[in-house]
Amino acid sequence: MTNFLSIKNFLVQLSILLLCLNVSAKDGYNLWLQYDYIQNNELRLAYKSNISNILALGDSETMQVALNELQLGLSKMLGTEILSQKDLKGENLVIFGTQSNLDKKLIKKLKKELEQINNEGFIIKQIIIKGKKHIIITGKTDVGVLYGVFNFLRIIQTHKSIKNIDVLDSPKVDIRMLNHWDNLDRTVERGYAGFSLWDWHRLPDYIDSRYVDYARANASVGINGTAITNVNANALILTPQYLEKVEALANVFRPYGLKVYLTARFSAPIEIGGLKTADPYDAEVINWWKEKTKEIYKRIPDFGGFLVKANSEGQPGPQNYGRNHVDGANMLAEAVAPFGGIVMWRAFVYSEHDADDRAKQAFSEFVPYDGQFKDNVIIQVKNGAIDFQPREPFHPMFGAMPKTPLMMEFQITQEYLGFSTHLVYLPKLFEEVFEADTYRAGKGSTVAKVIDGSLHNKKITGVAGVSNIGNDRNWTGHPFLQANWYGYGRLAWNPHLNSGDIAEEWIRSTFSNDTHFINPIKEMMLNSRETVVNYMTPLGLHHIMDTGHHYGPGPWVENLSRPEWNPVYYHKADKNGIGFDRTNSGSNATNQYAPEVADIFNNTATCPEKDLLWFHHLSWDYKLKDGNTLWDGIALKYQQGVNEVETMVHTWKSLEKYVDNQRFNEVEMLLNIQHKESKWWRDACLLYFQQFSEKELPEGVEKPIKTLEYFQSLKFPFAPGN
Ligand code: BDP
Repeated sequence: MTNFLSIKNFLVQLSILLLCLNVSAKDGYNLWLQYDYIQNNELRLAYKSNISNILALGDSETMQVALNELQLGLSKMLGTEILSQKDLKGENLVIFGTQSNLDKKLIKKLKKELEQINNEGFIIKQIIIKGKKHIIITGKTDVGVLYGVFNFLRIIQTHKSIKNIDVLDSPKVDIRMLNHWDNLDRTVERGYAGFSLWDWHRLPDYIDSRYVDYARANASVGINGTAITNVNANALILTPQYLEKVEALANVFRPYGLKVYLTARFSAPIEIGGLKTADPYDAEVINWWKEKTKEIYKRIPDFGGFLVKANSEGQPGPQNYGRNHVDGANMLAEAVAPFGGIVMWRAFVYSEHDADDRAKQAFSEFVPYDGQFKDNVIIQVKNGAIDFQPREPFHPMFGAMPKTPLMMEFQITQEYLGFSTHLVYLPKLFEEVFEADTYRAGKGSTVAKVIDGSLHNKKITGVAGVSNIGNDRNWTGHPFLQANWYGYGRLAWNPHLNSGDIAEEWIRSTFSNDTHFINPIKEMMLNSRETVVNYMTPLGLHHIMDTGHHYGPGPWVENLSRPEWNPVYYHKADKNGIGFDRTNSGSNATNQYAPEVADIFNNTATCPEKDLLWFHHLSWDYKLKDGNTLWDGIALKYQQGVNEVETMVHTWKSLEKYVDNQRFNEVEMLLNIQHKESKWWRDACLLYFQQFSEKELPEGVEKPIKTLEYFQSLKFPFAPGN
């Protein structure tokens, strides 16, 4: 027996040692949950002096998950096995469990804190029980405690002190979800990291361990919902054959607080229900959705609800029957209401039959419906009025519907920002949108306050991000794009967080706590968003990428059936100048903003230059603030973008010794592609626009080696994600 125990002990020690030595290759699979061994002795000992063993209060599945995570994380980081014990023996325990599992004295001690957190919030605090020091992690619900556990691990991962630890946090947004544009054949619309994670063919009986790791990663950043199917929906997902598979996924996700949502194809009653119509006023249709919903909830009692793209880009919807968005959304809302479900109805609508500026159409259509939607409907609005561009001014709908909950839709997958090949740190973009001031209730009415519900006291709040995840080994195709999943989750939790702080957390948890690495990498990440804007769409240009697949530049495209699908519609370059006049002398899209904002955008003197050509058509000789002409300014921005990518390449090369081989090489190759493609963007766009400006490239801008015809001849029939 003794022998057996000592062998077992030896093996445990050995495995911890191996983990500590990082013998396993770093292929990125572990994301930001690396839990690297803390090499710094002083720091490690300081943690160890505050952490001996763990005590779990409660034994739900979620508590089991929390326990496993704490044991794994602490054992790896501290290099010693952290055991779970059954009672309060000893000191320096990490005790975790919900409020209902705490004894009365402790509840009394934490009364003030418990009053301050919401249902998903948590408290991490040093407490004294019977003269002994411990750390308590608690909250009102299991999942709140799990979030607390992940937060505690992050504190250690990022080498912050836990002396007298006292942390209290709650999410500021209710629904924090990923939208997967995953098809049932496992292709992913606008997906650049392999195929869909969901192995529909082998579900429900085969549970890929990735499903668990996916849920874990989401829980670690507070993401609590996932719409697992494409908004361009397939009704088959609502058939029993597929619902059984969805149920299996929901069962895996549940302990991690991750609810499943499905996209609802509006014509499903016809396609899989055998009805003649999908008219939301038809009694049989109404009943079909009610019965379907009942069937779903029977399998998945905590099903989140439906996400709907209707009457948008050819998808069916209530307008096919002469009804409107309110009719459609409310009909589905009534079906899910008895079960506590919600309907997320997308506002991404524009029509080829509407001659008005595409940027105005969603606002024009939806804002008049303010106050008419049922309480469990939330309108999902893209961050900008066109479509997930490298930069867009905030969507004018934010703040304009005080009686209707609006949720933010960001795109984490980089459909318009270089796919999964270009290193672009998106939380910088998300932050810019959240910080924008709508002025809808006076100065300081930021988009963040619209989204967290505080501006107009909203009952439901939400943020959605179109996922960048696929079955690539490292999940996101590019090791650095994991930061966009991470950062998205952190900002969905709290839209007021700082993107720089988030970047630093991520770097520390994913790569290294060495400031020689952190500082340059953080700077590189924070600049990367502006860099991509510079080499793709500077000064407010937008939607000039090649058509269909959206890979690379295509400002010349003008032959598509729908005018608003052509890049020429957006840049309007001609001999007189470039840009879309959306001021009161043009399409008057500015009028959809609060007067204070409209004034800023209408006037070239106050319009931020980053948005200039979004709102103004200006002559090539227009003088920019730095004294350059518009033509020179555009050309210099493209060049600047290329130069900045070059700097990224050098920065990365100089940091080789801080990174494992695999991730170093992958990032190096990807940055080289980004560099090449940034030049492609610069040369193709400048050669094309030069036909109109008829001006020389200014000094400092490299002369293109290839011709415009060459760039125009490039075809990518198999570009991914299309
Ligand atoms: C566009 C994408 C298209 C999506 C659409 C949407 O190109 O694939 O279906 O957005 O959001 O950007 O519905």
